[in-house]
Amino acid sequence: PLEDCRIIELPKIHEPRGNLSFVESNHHIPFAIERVYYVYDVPGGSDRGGHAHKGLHQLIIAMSGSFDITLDDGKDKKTFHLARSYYGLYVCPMIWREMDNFSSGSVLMVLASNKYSEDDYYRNYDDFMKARWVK
Ligand code: T46
Repeated sequence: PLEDCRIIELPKIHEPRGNLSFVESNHHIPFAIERVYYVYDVPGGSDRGGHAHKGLHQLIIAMSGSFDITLDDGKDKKTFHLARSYYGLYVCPMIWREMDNFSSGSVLMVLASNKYSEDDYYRNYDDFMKARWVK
């Protein structure tokens, strides 16, 4: 459910020569990392997302720039603004998401609990709603 999705503050080693942050599987995040991917060169005004994952756990980080992510469990919606690389948004399975307001040069990185599988996606909102609420 939406309440399980939250901003996780990552460790930040602050030094005069710069900052360093890190993420460890099953320590800072509640899953093991199996895949890393990133979205970049997003044209101004573009939207991404528009799907839910059946079983995937994710941590979404703004590695550079900023964007908004709206999460929707079929009942409630919540929008998060990501702008700092020491914060990650944990997204549990069965949450519809939309991403927009990408700043120019922004990089969205995802740490994910599984390899890519198109079978793990709901790309149709009605199918997602049926699976989510009609048992
Ligand atoms: C998500 C948000 C935050 C692959 O071939 N391998 C991959 O690992 C991924 C992630 C995607 N793809 C292919 C599948 C599509 O043909 O790349 C194309 C675009 O993927 P998608 O429509 O899922 O892209 P976004 O930016 O809408 O969503 C992505 C992630 O897919 C998704 O898991 O939660 O970022």
